Amino acid sequence: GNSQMGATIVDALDTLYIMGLHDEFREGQEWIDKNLDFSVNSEVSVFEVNIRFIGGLLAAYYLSGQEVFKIKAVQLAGKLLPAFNTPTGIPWAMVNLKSGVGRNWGWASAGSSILAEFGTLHMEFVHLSYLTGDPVYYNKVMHIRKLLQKMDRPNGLYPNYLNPRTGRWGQHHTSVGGLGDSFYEYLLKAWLMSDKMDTEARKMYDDAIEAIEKHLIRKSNGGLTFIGEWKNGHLERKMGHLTCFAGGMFALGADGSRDDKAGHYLQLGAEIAHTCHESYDRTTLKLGPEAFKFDGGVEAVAVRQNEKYYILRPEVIETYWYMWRFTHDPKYRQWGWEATQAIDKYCRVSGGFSGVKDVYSSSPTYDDVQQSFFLAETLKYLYLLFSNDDLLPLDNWVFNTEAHPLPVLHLANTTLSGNPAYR
Ligand code: DMJ
Repeated sequence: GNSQMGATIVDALDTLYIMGLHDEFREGQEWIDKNLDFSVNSEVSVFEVNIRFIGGLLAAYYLSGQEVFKIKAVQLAGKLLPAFNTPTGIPWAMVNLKSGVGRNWGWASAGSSILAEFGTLHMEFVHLSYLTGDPVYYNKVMHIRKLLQKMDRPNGLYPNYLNPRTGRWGQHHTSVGGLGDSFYEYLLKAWLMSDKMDTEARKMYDDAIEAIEKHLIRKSNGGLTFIGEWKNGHLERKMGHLTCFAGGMFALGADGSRDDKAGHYLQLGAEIAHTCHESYDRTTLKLGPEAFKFDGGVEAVAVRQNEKYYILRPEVIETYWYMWRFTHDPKYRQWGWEATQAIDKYCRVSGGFSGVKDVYSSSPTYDDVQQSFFLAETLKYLYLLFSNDDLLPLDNWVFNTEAHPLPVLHLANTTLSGNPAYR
């Protein structure tokens, strides 16, 4: 949005806490206490506010126990609820925080909402119901899930677009990168976060991944495993930097997979990690492009000028970290260190860090933006990659899509707002 909402402060809080930077954390807390105000006449993305602000505030609350974070998270969530007032209950992409009026992006197919946006609310909303005892948040996201479950899926794949007025799919595009990515991630993580009680989510994840493997995952001529994009029955042999998170997701989902295919999914995670490392290694700066192709003799290299930028994204490092946790193969630390050095050399500027416009150029220009996910995700995953496994063990914590850790809910003896799934 266009308001002064301090996204970087909120997004970076838990990273400060995890790194033991407690003075800076307290400064952030003070700013939030005094200045973070949601009664602004501003239109915001429901998804971005949820993953960065609500996720960030909830993680800061769980780590520090400071009530102010919980209070602000709940206040903000209340401001997002009007976005769900659509004929189907599938939320609008954007909502005005003051008026509650929602709408969708003009560019989205046939007035649709986006799968990766309305499908990436579950973790935070379950925690909001857990913390407040108010089922409203839980009911909103379960309604989305039930609706999706009922729908036909072309070739078993979830299209990226769904119209919130008609409840029909838009264009039949499927992606594990932009527009689709974190929907799949949240199915798996809903199951993990429920202490593996939410078997419905696990089943949806397994079904989705099976279809993705069948239709979207291929090996290039040079032997690199990649995940393409499905467009109206045709496979585009292009992979986004965003898609690289899937290596970590496959590894995280290996345990508990259908037909005991744990070894297979860990291997798939390793292959995606390798491919994404190649996309870094084949550049001049040793930083990965936004998208890369496997077509016409090209392997893991960006072709178009507008796909050659690196905006401090975390996904490749995220996958290195998960692979490190599950295998302890030292190559993942080595690859993480290569990326660290490249970021320090080519992205560091006097006021912080900046994205670069062309990773194949030896004299790159800056985009002059430090995305808030650089502090929330990229640096946190790097820090965790070089820390011991007992810092945020994966048996107790599940990371939201913006790398904000939320605790596993061990609810065997309690209830989540009276919802049978959690009894
Ligand atoms: C982050 O905001 C989240 O990881 C999101 O799910 C996708 N992209 C950015 C970082 O690249």
